[in-house]
Amino acid sequence: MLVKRRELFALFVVVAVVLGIPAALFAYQAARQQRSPDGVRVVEMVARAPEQGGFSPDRLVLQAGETVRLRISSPDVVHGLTIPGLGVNVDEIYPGKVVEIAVRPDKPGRYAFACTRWCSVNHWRMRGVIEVVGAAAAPAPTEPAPLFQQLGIDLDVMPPTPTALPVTRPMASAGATLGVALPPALADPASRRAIAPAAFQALRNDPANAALSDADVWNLVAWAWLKDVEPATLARAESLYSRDCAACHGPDGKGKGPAGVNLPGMVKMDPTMPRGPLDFTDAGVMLAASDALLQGKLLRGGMGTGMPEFGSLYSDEELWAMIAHLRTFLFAK
Ligand code: HEC
Ligand SMILES: [Cu+2]
Repeated sequence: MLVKRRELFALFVVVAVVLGIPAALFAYQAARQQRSPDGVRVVEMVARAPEQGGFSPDRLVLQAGETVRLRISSPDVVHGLTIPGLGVNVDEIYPGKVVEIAVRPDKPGRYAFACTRWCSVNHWRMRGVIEVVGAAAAPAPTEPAPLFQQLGIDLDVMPPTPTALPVTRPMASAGATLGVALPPALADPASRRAIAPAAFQALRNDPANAALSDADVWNLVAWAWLKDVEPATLARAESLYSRDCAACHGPDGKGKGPAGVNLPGMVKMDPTMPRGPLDFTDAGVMLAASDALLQGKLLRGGMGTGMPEFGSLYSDEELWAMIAHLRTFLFAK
């Protein structure tokens, strides 16, 4: 009799576990998929430092045209949230407070999101994606391949170090006042992006510029590389730089930011390669690189080296503006 009871009890435990776990999971899912009284779907999102899991969930599936209320909270430190494709920017998610925002994505697609505060040394890993599904009204227009791909640039080939380097800091405003017409390939931004500022040499060799000093020709180069970007756009890039890059590359662009040391993957790199984030004031490297090459680096990131990719967070205009901003570490405006 006693044995029988024990068996019954064991059976009861097994049944409870078998039924209980799915029930608990279902309740958990339901809680996550709650709806507010007005019928709007509510998604609870927790932002934790990446070592503790980052965003959860870090992948969301929404219906196109559906309004969803995101309730974001943080159990640890201050985080931020940007969803560039949906125009969402939350500067601060304070621990213990809930930030509520509503999103209503219209177009199907993948929308990356990211934390915007240096919440930990691994902050730059704190990203996620929102997938918006639904019948697309019209077939999505196929985007042209990024310029660096159209040009067939191999991102892993280091361009040769230029032979001529400026002695003083080239100044775009001084270049603008020289009244020298740029060759068409440099005047037009689209073709200029395929050329490296080491093109100084070609300008120097041009008999038309014989009367110019070397410093003048460098000023002309600085102007050619900065003339296409509006001051407001450049200012936007500057603020993105302090938000997204300065911690590794340093506020002064010299590659000595606190988060740039001991990045994972750096040690495994070729020992002859520089180990840290790029120094944007290094003329030998920066003058050898075309804007298109830098675009490729920003779109791809540094693979195992810790340099994140920014293609999913920046618009095209922001990418080119960021590249112009990187030029200002070497060229004065
Ligand atoms: C987590 C640290 C980190 C952050 C954040 C970061 N970088 Fe980097 N970056 C690196 C490292 C490390 C390298 C060197 C690795 C390499 O060359 O691939 C690098 C290299 C680069 C290079 C040159 C790549 C090459 O090989 O020539 C460019 C350009 C660059 N970063 C731009 C940026 C910009 C712009 C931002 C911000 C939008 C940024 N980085 C944010 C770490 C970082
Ligand atoms: Cu963060």
